Amino acid sequence: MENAVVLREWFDRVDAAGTGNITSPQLQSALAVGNLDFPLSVVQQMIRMYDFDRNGTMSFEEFLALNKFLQKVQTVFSSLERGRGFLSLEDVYEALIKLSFSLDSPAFYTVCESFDKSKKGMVRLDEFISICIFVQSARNVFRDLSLSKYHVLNFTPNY
Ligand SMILES: [Ca+2]
Repeated sequence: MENAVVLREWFDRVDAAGTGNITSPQLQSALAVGNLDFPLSVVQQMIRMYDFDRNGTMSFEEFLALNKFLQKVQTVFSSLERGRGFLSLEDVYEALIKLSFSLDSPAFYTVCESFDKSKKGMVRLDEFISICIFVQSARNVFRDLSLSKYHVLNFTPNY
């Protein structure tokens, strides 16, 4: 478990102006310092996943939730990369199951292909994180859609 003080220091360094919130370009460059290169669209999705107050930026509390998610993803990545620095597609499949993100095979390969920049079946940590964020966000959208549908129809599923 990461030390809350260390996380606070990191957050305050990124939020250099002391606004209490981190924007997506700020988060993008902060992650790049740690050798994690994400397109801005992925960073925006990352913020959106835990943007509890929906203001488009990341407060410290929201950052703690995101950090927890990233730690979980990195732990699974480390347990499967076996010193190579990347995961094979089979490893990614296993990793997603470990994270309880199960996809059927066609969807899985489509998602992997779109995030595997080298197209060599070698998925680096930042690519793996992008895949997890994509799958997690897709699941949230699906959940929100079904919730609103049930709400509109005033229907409660009986399970
Ligand atoms: Ca926010």
